Amino acid sequence: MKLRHLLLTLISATLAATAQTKAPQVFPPDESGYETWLRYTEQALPSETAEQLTRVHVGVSGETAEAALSEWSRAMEGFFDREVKRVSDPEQAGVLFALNSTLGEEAYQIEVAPRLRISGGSERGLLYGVFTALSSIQRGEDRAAWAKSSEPFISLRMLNHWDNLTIDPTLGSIERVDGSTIFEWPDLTRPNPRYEDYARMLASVGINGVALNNVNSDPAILSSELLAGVAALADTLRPWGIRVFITANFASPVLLDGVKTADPLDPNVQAWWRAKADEIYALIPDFGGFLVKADSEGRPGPGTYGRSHVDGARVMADALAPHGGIVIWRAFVYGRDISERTPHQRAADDVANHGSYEFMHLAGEFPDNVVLQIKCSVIDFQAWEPVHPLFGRMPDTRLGIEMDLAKQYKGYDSTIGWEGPYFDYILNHPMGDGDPPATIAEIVAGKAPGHEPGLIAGVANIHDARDWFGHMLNASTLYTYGRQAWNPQAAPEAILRDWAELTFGDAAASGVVELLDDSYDTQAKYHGLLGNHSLAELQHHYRPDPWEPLFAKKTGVTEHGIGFDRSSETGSAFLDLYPEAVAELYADPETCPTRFLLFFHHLPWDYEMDDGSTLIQFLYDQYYEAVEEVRAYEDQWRQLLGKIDLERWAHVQEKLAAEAWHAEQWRDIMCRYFLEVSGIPDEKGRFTEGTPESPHVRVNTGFWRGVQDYRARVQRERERIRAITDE
Ligand code: BDP
Repeated sequence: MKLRHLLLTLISATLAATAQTKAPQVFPPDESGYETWLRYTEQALPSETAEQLTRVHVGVSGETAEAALSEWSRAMEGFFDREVKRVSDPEQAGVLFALNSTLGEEAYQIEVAPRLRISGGSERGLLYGVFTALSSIQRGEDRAAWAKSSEPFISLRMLNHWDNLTIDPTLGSIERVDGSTIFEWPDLTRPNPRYEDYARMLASVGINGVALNNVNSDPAILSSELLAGVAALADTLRPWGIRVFITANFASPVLLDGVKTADPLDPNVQAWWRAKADEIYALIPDFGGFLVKADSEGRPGPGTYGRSHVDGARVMADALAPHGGIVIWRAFVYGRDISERTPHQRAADDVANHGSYEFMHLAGEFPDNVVLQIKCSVIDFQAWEPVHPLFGRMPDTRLGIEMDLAKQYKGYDSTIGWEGPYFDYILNHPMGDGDPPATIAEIVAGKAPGHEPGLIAGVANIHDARDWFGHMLNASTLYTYGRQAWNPQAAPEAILRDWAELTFGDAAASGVVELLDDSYDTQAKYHGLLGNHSLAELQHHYRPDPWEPLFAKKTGVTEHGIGFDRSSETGSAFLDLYPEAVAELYADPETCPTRFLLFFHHLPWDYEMDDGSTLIQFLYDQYYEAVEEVRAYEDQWRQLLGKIDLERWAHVQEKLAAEAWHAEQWRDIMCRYFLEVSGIPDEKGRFTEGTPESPHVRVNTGFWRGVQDYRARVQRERERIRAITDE
């Protein structure tokens, strides 16, 4: 029996038993989680106010203003069980939707007296104002507090889906996500109400661009057949202020149309991209552009033809420029020979240096409609990994930042690690020139000297679970990401509080916030290794596999200690890539934040930590603490029984139990490994060499399917490219 059903049965039985002695507990009505934070539940406002709020004058015409009105109507029905009346005379209205040309394009202003007036710099601004006002009402703010004005800090705020386009019996897989896509790739033109709900959810947190498919791009996305589907989806998303982007496989001219080469300097290749761009814009006039992973992890790219990243980006950028589109070129490139540019071989050997040395010398050379998208962290998306120094090394270049919402390496949707504090660290990290130095958010927003506006992108954690995320608490990560992209300086905890109130209501909100607010640190205690590679198993990135030969190399484990020396004197000189003040902070183990200690330093097992314990004991303790903390989640959640509907309560309880098993696996495997290599026993005697691996071996395979699907395709592609170009 599935655990959830077991739980529900047990709870019902307990309730039935108690009902005989006292009044049964009344639970709120069950919910599936589908409505996420847009639940619009009944509000106790005076009926006069409710009546006013349902008389709306829309002084703007357009499909986005209509979308705003439809959202308002949906909410009024939920709040007050009343239908909205659209009035033509503004004097008769209780609510005015208006434009205000003094505001920035996406900005809004909400005034509360004499009537509620929501104005936008454009229809999109109005839409964002409407969502903000609805959130205020739903959270029970006093009317005076509804008055707000705001505009986004970063102009392009995206989600990147890693959809494989595979056509399964059900729906396609997604790389690094444990679930299937919500997009019906075989026929995207088929109406599906979920698409609009997806758009509403994104628009409500200000997301205004989506890249629909995997960066390991299937060239089929550029086929006329699939483009027709993409156009249909773009039509659904457009009213909600969302532009569509797709990823482009660099070898598309070869793979789709049998062009003999994909060399970006070849006139046939240039003509192919121009024709493709023309075809796309005829279907999707506001198409955003291409997101490109090239010369990375075996993907084709300009390097295949001896050309540079700039040449590669330019061939697409030139084709898109007449239509106003952009190329988003990913900087996640490693494993190529960079030794000519590094100070010494040690630097060339450290993968942390690769992305930077691959691109730094190209600063200022990319065409104006190219944005270089850099992962937020240096190696990949691991827990509390230091920020990528390339953000400070690309003057005169539009930059974008890629964050991970899907939590690969961090338990995917089986853990609650809420990433708000990590995103806050990254976005507000000083990295530029000047006094005070520009932050990463300012650099990508184009608000730092030498940078035009770039973008922020989150790798999406959405899939076909009824609640969209497979773990209802992980909706908090998308919500927080959207709000931080809008305002990187907003306090993450305040955003979390809003989300909790909207999602679970007032009675449960504090408990939910308490559960989540430190959860990223808890997660880092078992998934992270003080900033160093935590090395989840190489293929599925889920369980640890420290005996894998690369582990020791990547983490610097020896019998004497652990960590990676990234100093300039004796190590890989990675630290030199940071601005001086940042490098100084991280360079000294005494000032380096503990959470990054082993990323920057190789230290002996008996190194004395701040709390007086030895390094090895500190690690053991962390794993044990993490398990205790995760186990405590279940107790904390139990306190909320009765404050949340049973359906959602049981879903979360089941997930929390699974996380406890997961944390135990990490603890048992990692502690055993560290004991083996260091020979130093746990001074608290909690385990010994003979301790067996965790009995709870649970490897979830959904996300592994996403990787297998794309790898099989890549293999087929390679063979085709070879066959065509060798002909
Ligand atoms: C790695 C992922 C891999 C992605 C790659 C990327 O494990 O599945 O394709 O990043 O971002 O972290 O391109």
